[in-house]
Amino acid sequence: MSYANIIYEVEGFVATIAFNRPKALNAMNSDTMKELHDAIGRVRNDESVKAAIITGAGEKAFVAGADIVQMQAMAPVDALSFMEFAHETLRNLETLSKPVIAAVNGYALGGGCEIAMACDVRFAAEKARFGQPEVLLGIIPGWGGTQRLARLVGLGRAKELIYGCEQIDARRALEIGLVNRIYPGDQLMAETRKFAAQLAERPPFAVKMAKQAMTFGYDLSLESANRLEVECCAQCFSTADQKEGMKAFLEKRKAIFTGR
Ligand code: DAK
Repeated sequence: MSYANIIYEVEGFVATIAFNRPKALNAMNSDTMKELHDAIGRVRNDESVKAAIITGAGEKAFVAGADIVQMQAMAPVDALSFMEFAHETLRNLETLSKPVIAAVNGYALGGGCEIAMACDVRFAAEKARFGQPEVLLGIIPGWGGTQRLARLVGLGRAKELIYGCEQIDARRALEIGLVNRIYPGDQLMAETRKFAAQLAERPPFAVKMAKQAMTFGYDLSLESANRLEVECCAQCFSTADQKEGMKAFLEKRKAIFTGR
């Protein structure tokens, strides 16, 4: 698939997906969602890619929400299929076997905040702004915001943001746990790439198992989730990287992982 609204690049072992409709502040229409869906598949299927970054092109926005121009005239049946496809796409992102970092360079509103929340970690530029303003448009978050926001920052804060519709800045987002780190805008991509490159050096099966245990375990009972952890951890012992990691430790040298 060729892309009109995103830029897909691979450098080293890291793929970067950049939303690229800067004139509309990277608002997500259905075509862009299809491209994101496809790009996530490319990250999954490209064995040379070990980690991914999602960001926004242009100076101002990560993604300023779902495209209001497109949404405004939607019939319920169209809204339903747009939402269902978006949910599938973001779940693919969330459950991808490789780590994904959102580099939030500006506005992450509505659907933009929801995309960032489906990533594993979020790094933000100092000027980034977050919010779920859907209620002001007469709707509610429709791409997982009512669920993922509460899981990330707690139910009370999620309600405050979703009913209140106020934007918060990067510092407040850091305070409440919505983002992991903040950088000056001109350092955001370099720092995100540095972190992604570090993750790409980790033994990939261990990263995959850690992600599976956390992503799929989160909504289980503690007992079931711990069981899942046991299974995931035990499987790591089938890899050459586990043998090498432990051998290297005992030999007091840096491990050389092969991804097997
Ligand atoms: N959609 C379409 N165009 C948008 C847009 C958006 N979300 N956000 C900005 N733009 C466009 C503006 O219309 C403007 O276009 P022109 O007038 O130049 O043609 C251009 O981007 C520049 O925006 P501004 O002139 O407004 O720029 P400012 O710096 O003054 O303001 C802003 C920046 C981010 C504060 C402002 O643009 C803004 O408030 N944007 C809208 C934020 C927002 O409400 N986002 C939508 C959240 S709702 C569902 C599916 C999805 C969802 C829910 C349900 N189902 C299918 C049911 C998700 C919904 C949302 O994401």
